[in-house]
Parts: sequence; C-alpha cells; structure tokens
Amino acid sequence: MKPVSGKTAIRTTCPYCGVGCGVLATPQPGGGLAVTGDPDHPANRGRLCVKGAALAETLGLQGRLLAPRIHGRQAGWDEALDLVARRFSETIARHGPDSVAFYVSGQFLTEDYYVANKLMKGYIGSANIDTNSRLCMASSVAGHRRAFGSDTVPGLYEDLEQADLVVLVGSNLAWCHPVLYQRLAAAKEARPGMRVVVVDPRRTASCDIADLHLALAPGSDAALFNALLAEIDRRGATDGGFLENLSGFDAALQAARLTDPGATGLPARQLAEFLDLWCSTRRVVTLYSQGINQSDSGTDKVNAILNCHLATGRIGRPGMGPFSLTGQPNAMGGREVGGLANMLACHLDIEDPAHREAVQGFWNSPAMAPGPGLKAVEMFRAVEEGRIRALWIMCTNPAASMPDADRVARAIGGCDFVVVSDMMADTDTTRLAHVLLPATGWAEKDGTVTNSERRISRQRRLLPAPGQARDDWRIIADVAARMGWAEGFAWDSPAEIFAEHARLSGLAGALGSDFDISLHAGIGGAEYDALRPFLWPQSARRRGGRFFADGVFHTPDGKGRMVPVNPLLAPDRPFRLNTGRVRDHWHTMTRTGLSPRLSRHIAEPYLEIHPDDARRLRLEPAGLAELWNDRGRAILRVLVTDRVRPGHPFAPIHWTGTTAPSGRVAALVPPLTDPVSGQPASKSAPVSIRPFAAAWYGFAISTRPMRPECRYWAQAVLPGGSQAELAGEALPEDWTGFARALFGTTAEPLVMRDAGRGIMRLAFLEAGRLRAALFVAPRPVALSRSHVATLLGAEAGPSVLAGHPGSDLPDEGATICACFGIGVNSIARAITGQGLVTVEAIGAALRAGTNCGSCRPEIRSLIASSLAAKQAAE
Ligand SMILES: Nc1nc2c(c(=O)[nH]1)N[C@H]1C(S)=C(S)[C@@H](COP(=O)(O)OP(=O)(O)OC[C@H]3O[C@@H](n4cnc5c(=O)[nH]c(N)nc54)[C@H](O)[C@@H]3O)O[C@H]1N2
Ligand SMILES: Nc1nc2c(c(=O)[nH]1)N[C@H]1C(S)=C(S)[C@@H](COP(=O)(O)OP(=O)(O)OC[C@H]3O[C@@H](n4cnc5c(=O)[nH]c(N)nc54)[C@H](O)[C@@H]3O)O[C@H]1N2
Ligand code: SF4
Ligand SMILES: [Mo]
Repeated sequence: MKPVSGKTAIRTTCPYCGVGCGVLATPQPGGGLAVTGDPDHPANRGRLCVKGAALAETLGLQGRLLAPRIHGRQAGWDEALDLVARRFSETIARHGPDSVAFYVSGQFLTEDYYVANKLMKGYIGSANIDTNSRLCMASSVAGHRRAFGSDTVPGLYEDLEQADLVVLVGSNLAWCHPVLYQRLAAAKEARPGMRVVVVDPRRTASCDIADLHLALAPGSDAALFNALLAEIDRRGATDGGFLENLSGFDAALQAARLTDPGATGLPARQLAEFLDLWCSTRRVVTLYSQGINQSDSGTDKVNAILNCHLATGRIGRPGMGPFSLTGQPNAMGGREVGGLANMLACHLDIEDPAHREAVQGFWNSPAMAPGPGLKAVEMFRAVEEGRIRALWIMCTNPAASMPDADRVARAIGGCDFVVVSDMMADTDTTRLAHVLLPATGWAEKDGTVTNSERRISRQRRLLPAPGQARDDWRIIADVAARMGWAEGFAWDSPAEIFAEHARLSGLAGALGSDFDISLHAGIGGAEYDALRPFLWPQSARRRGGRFFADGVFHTPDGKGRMVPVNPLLAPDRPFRLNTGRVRDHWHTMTRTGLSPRLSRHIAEPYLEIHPDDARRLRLEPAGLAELWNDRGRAILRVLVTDRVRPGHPFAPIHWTGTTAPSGRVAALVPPLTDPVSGQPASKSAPVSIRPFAAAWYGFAISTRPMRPECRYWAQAVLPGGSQAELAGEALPEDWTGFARALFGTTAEPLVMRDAGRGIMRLAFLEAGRLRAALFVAPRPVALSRSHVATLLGAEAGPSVLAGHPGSDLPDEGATICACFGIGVNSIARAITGQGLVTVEAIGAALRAGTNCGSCRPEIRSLIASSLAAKQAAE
C-alpha cells in the first residue's frame, strides 16, 4: 500500500484502548508503516504496549471489505446509498421515527459520532441511537450524573503517579491499559512508599505490583465501599468543610452502616488492613473499570466508590480522586457528542426541554427526539419483536459482543432491513447484513478521539483509502443528504464537523454543561491539521485541569450528591462465569487477529477454573470443557489455576464464528441489565460445566486458509499461514480424507501412524516444502506448537512429523514476550539455570520484556513462582 505522504513521521493516536497513546507513524519506502510511541504525547511519553507496537502488522488488505455489497453482490456506492436512504425514509414514513435505529461504537471518531447522532436525534427525530458504550461505560456515566449532575471524570492520569495509594477495582490494568499500568509501576518503583491494592475476585497480572489483593466475592464491591464509608465516619475521617458542598450524606451513611461487610467474603484481617490504609492515606486514587460497570448493580457500585471520595473531599486534587477508566479509544468522545440513547449532544440533558430546544435551534433541524431512546438490550429486543424495522450497525460487532449473543444474532437476521458499516468483510455481524458498506479504518481517516483523562487528540490519515472504502462520517452524511437533508450535512472535511461541535459546546457551556471546547469554535483546516493533544474544557472560562476541588457541582443546587446504596447480592449459582480480556487481543479480533505476533501469546479460547472445581467436574488440564445454560453453549480449553475462586471460572471474550465458533462466550451471558444505566451484567453468567467428550484432539498448520469440520476448532494466524486446534466427538472414517478437506487439497500426504497410542500424523509437502500438517491424538495433542510453526513453508522431510525440535534446539514453549518471541521455557531456564531473578536481568540476557514491557508482569510472576518452588523444595 502506498503511503499518503513522504517519509516524515506523522503524529496520530493508537486506535485501541482508552489510554489514548500518541503514535509516531513513518510511512516506509516499500509500503507499510513503522510505528513507535510519540515521546511528546502526554498520555504515554513514547511508550506503547504490544498492541500499539504491532499496529503496522494489521494494515494489510487481507479480509477487508473493499466495495459496497447488496445481498452479497458487489454494488456501486450510489446504488447502495440510494437503497439505504430509501428504505430508512420509507420505514419512517410508514411506521414513524422510532421504527428505525442506529447501533454505533466507542471506536467511532468524534466526528463520525457527531454526525450519526445529529441525523438520528435532530433529523429523523428519534433517540434510537445507542452504542457499544452501553456495554462498557453506561454505569459510570449514570453514577457520575447521579453524584455530580454531569458525566465528568474529575481527575488526570498524573494523579496515579502522585497518589500514595492507588486502588484498582475490577480493572486488569496490566493487560487492558498497559501503558497506564507501566506509568503506575514506574511511579511505585521511584517512590516505594506508594501502595497499590487490587480488588478483583481473580488474581490477575495487575496483582504483580499490588501490596494487597482483595479477592472479594464477585458483585460485592458496593458492600466493600459501604463498609469503607462507615469506617470513614467512625474514624472521623470525613472532610467537614467539603461536606458543606454535599447533599445526602446521612442517608448514604445510614445505608452503609446497615451493610454487612461479611458479604465481601474477605478475611476480617484483610478487610481491616484495606479500611485502615484507605482511611489513613489522604492521596488516594480509586481506579475502576468493567468489574464495576458490567454488573446488574453497576451504577450503585460506582456511587458507593464516589461516596467515599466525596465524604473525604478527596476529589479533583493532585493525587486524589475516583477515576473511571474508559475502554475504547473514543468512549469519551461518544459521551461528549451524546451518542447514548439517553444523552444529548455536548453533555446536555435529553430530558430537559430547554436543552432539546437549544440543540434543535443550533442545528436548525426539522425535528428533535422527544426524549430518551432504546438502550442496547432494549433496542435488540425491539428488533426481535419487529418494532424496529430498519437497523444500521456501524463499527461494532453485536452478534458477537452483546449479551445473549445467539439471540441477538437471530434478531438481526430476522430484521426487515439491516445495514452494516465495517472495515472487514466477514464478521459475525456482517454476515447478517442486507447492505454492507466498506469503511476506512485507522490510519486511513482523519478525526479526533478523547481518552480517559478528557484529552482530545488527533487521529491522522497516513494511508489512502483502500478499494472503495469511505469515511464513516461521509457515508452517514451522504445518506442524510439522500433523505432530503443535504444542508444540515454539507461538510467537506472532519475539521468542519469538529468546528461545528465546538460551537455547539459553547452554547452547552452557557447552559451549564461541563463540556465546553468553544475556544476551538473558529478552527480552520490548517489548525485542525496541526492540533496538539489538549484537555477539555477549553473555553473562555476555563482550560483543562481537574474538577470539583472547589466543591461546585453541576447539580441544580450546585451540591455534590451522595447516594444511599443498598447492596443486593445475587444468590450464587453453581457456577458464575466471569468474562473479560487477554493481553494481546482486541475484542472480536478483527484487527489484532491479523497479527502473528499478537496471536502468539494466547491462540485459543480458554476457561480458567479452580483446581477444586476441575477435580469435581473431572476436567483435565489442557482438555476441553463444555459450558451451557438455557441461552447458549461454548467449548473452551481448560486451564486449571488457583488464580480464580472456586465456583467463579473466567473466560476471555475474543473468539467468534470467524476464529472459534464454539468460543462465543457472550452467547452464555443473560441480558440482565443495571436498572439505572441499562448496562448488561457481562461479568456474571450462570453456567453448567462438564468435560467435552472428545474422541480425538488435533493440531493443524497450513499455509492456506483451513476449513475445519468438527465440533471444536480455533484458528490463529502464523507467519506465513495459520494454525488450528481441533477436536471432535467421533473419529472420522478416514484421516486422509479429513485432512484433505481441511486443507483443500487432493495431494498424497506423508503419514505416520502409531496405532498403539492412537496417534496419527499427516503432512503435505509441495516442492519439498511443508504446506500443511495435521497431528491427531486421543488426548490433548502434546507437541511443541512453537517449533511446528517454524516448519511451515520450510524445506521438510518425514522428520517434520516428530513434532518436537531435535535435542540441539530448545523448545520455547508458550510465548510470553510477543515482541521478541521468547517463550516460557527459555525464561524458566534463565531463572533456574542462570539464576536470574529480576525482570531486568532476564531482559539483559534474553531481551524479553525490553521492548513494549507488556509481558513484564508475567515474567515477574514466573520468577516469583520459581523462587517459591525453590523455597518449598529446600
Ligand atoms: N488487551 C486488551 N485491552 C483492552 C481491551 C481488549 O479487548 N483487549 N478492551 C478495552 C475495553 S473496550 C475495555 S471496556 C477495557 C476493560 O478493561 P478491564 O475492565 O480492566 O478488563 P476486563 O478483563 O473486562 O475486566 C476487569 C476485571 O474485572 C474483574 N471482575 C469481574 N467481576 C468482578 C466484580 O464483581 N468485582 C470486581 N471488583 N472485579 C470483577 C475480572 O476478574 C477482570 O479481571 O479494556 C480495554 N483494553
Ligand atoms: N461477555 C462479555 N461481553 C462483552 C464484554 C465483556 O467484558 N464480556 N465487554 C463489552 C465491551 S466493554 C465492549 S467495548 C464491547 C466491544 O464489542 P464490539 O464493539 O462488538 O467489538 P469490536 O471487535 O471492537 O468491534 C468493532 C468492529 O468495528 C470494525 N471497525 C474498526 N474500525 C472501524 C471504523 O473505523 N469504521 C467502521 N465502520 N468499522 C470499524 C471492526 O472491524 C469490528 O468489526 O464488547 C462488550 N461485550
Ligand atoms: S496502552 Fe496500548 S492499546 Fe492502549 S492506547 Fe496505548 S499502545 Fe494503544
Ligand atoms: Mo469496552
């Protein structure tokens, strides 16, 4: 692919997590990009995690959607846009504005988001636009609005470094916000007196730097923070002066006193240690993420945390405050433009007639949504029931990520008219579309994103749009124009949209909104091109900084509100499945799945389960488990570990119909939502578990795409091909036939059979080079996958069927350092053989952990467990 401009580095922003790292991208002479961290960006100061570092590997055209499609056939843009506009207009004319809906994404750029929201709320006149942020940030938004009167994140990233105590609640920062984690780890190293506490039922990589890990009962966070509020009061640790600025203290305290701290299931001594640490440390930051938000009491959990910070006045001051981490790169931008069904642009209130009138006046638009629209779970229910007859999904993959995912997929499949805008051709959702619209992606589009600390940064175009792909804002504006509203959507560039948004924010600021960037209202194209990262607000009244230290809130009486929280604990079912993320993959893997480097760390969906549970269920380590409930089923690789609590196994969310059809864990999640925010409880799915009765297990590699036909399979890319884990309940009649179908060949394989051990191995060579191989066994296939992967495409003979390296070649084992491809076995040998017991020493010897640093927590834990094993042996 040809870069847009010359060889100079272009500043842009990473498209993955909400840390919002600055990236320097240098187009390479031979095509592609060289990517490094931007040393001048305040979020990362030159650092990148492994996902950011591997961005260049995800830019190929493989799998891209390059032209519009109508019912599967390629179509021109005019035809596709005409059809979309006509069907939406007809549906609205016949069934009213609420019979159509948009489901959008926190991975939209702010400009895309603004345009989608304007079309739905101001022109179609419905608020049926919701976003995947409903699955992600809705409880934080609702908690903020209850307490502050506005959706404001009070603090800054530097607070983490300035705090004396940082509490991570339901956040696996080491894997999900790695650069922020590195900043925290560096601050702790520089100032060893600093304390870190992790509150998570699971022992995660983030516990690596923790002084205390509270493995509380899942869902009991509100009980924990209520216990803290009661303790704050008992000790007189409240801030008397600050209490003057608050309402609701007595009621909140009373509810807290009535709460039984025993509900947390924590040992009394541990609980006391935490309460003492929190109460006796002034500079405290409480950082929280999906362990809080994704719960049927997520909003209450948020307010239980905010209550403690408000009562102690520890908010909006250096090193102090509650801090809600955003997941997606532009979750914050989406909230700013009012992308949620219950919000209005620029943090204005959709339920306030004066706000609605002001926005409609500004837009000079023909309509205005009369009130909130349907939230994600309700929206897909309305699709299922035929109340929504035309649906446009943009930049998200709900058939894989919504709770009750199989039912959501069926609902989409049954809808009269479904449009999907995506970069990729084949996802669980694109497969269900009547019209597919090809969108440009990262590095191909211009716009802005806002990170977790309210910092707005530019994403810049570095590469030309591939094929016929177009920018999302333009696609939406083109449809709006065809619906008869050209004048409201007549921008020529994202810069003009940004300027309009900035002007509207000035009006919002005058109405009392915290979000005001009107200083940029007159911005022109050149200034937009040169825009440096900045913190909002940016207005004549104030620029950047923290919120609420002055005790002035955005509520009608200006007071902060403490909210009484009465924790409800769901009764524990036999198994309560926790779900979340792994270090090197992003959501449904449409982009990270293209990188061999990112696919090395974890190549398969898995189930972390406690040894007691595994024993009782007769689950074999590295075998397969079948999970089911009345909504769906899944088959996952068993990983026996005491990192999780008995009864509370964990599974990652990343696998889909494209990569591992039986690994779609969202199909098991019930559509239970928080009553205030409408956010689903994605961290707790009641499930039953049993061993998957596999008659055979297989492992395959191939230089060309594979077509597995068996109950269990999971594919991952390799340099020069792909690998697949396989398993089936019945033996195929003929392994050669099975392998030929799998690899799409009629060639004659090399075969090695060991009938006694039930082992079967087949290899297909082409011109003396290994084209594909299948290894089958009656038990989980034991062979060095990293070794076998290196054989693909190489010159080979019958010895390829040995499955392990010769004695002179050490086996790397599972990859730990994805940047340099260093495996667990090499690191273990360095620890035990060479006596290296620091991450630095291992880095010096092997280079592991010396590039992006994402694997440093795992290296440290390998050292710790090796030392512990040595001590136990002595
Ligand atoms: N590598 C990677 N990074 C990502 C993403 C990705 O896909 N991959 N996605 C991004 C996005 S959109 C998001 S939203 C963030 C999510 O970032 P995080 O919220 O940090 O990640 P999760 O793994 O979803 O869940 C965090 C933790 O919540 C814990 N948890 C579950 N139930 C409870 C509970 O009841 N109480 C408490 N205290 N904890 C609980 C889980 O055990 C888990 O360790 O990550 C962002 N960053
Ligand atoms: N069980 C369970 N379910 C969960 C969660 C969980 O923890 N547990 N987490 C939830 C959370 S927090 C989140 S954020 C969601 C994420 O879930 P999704 O948003 O569904 O996941 P993604 O894979 O990020 O989907 C983004 C899609 O947009 C496409 N895309 C990328 N860039 C662009 C672009 O510029 N334009 C367009 N038009 N398309 C683009 C990608 O190819 C991809 O298909 O999952 C939620 N679901
Ligand atoms: S921490 Fe990693 S994924 Fe997140 S923005 Fe930075 S480089 Fe991207
Ligand atoms: Mo998210």
